[in-house]
Amino acid sequence: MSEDALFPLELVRTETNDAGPRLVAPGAVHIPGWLTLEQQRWIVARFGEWTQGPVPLRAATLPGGHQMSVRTVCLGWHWQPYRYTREATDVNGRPVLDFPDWMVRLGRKAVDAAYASGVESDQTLSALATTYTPDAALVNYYDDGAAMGMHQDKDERSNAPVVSLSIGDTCLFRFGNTHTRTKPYTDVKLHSGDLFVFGGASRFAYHGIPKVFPETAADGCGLSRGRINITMRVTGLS
Ligand SMILES: O=C(O)CCC(=O)C(=O)O
Repeated sequence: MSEDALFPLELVRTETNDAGPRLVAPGAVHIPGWLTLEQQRWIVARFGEWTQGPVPLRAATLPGGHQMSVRTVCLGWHWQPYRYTREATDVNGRPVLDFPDWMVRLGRKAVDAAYASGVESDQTLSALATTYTPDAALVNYYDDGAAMGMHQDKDERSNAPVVSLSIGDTCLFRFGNTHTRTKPYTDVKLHSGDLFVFGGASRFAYHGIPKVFPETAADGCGLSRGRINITMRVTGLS
């Protein structure tokens, strides 16, 4: 099926499974089962292409010397700790792939699904759906032992929401507060096909992935092991 058919331009509310959208914190909405299995398989196939380069999947090394266990390939802008560049100067110096149009459409649908669902009352957030234009995606791959520490997404010069999609193995997603890496936080299980959007009062909340549960991927999602996570962001850079 073509990308236009899979991810049409109109902001048609995507059917969600019986769990429905849930407000985890002000501005932070979890929608279980938002992507269909067909959409998941299609995205997994694109992931296979993105990892062919020009920039390969890589585990970033943090300034203290710690190498992340999650491996990442980027679209639009390359993220390296802690900045965005057009070329992957910490990997092989090659330019990153363009941010695809279909992903802009998908990002708008995600913002619409999250904020027009009625669980979040902030009208300024639901109004974003038509204008939301992400220009960077971090596409993370988690194998069985991979995890991500509590952090804020704050290398962007924009407070536009972050749209997060999960495919493959289930993980524990820890969604915290904007002040500390520690409690209070909410633990949410993200399954294959889930959408999580965080903006507004939660845009700069600490969050992380303490654990991935091996061999829990949904049948038919296109990924036999591991977990793919895509976070779309608006960098505010030009
Ligand atoms: O894997 C996830 O669900 C979260 C990823 C994340 O926090 C990030 O890329 O900054």
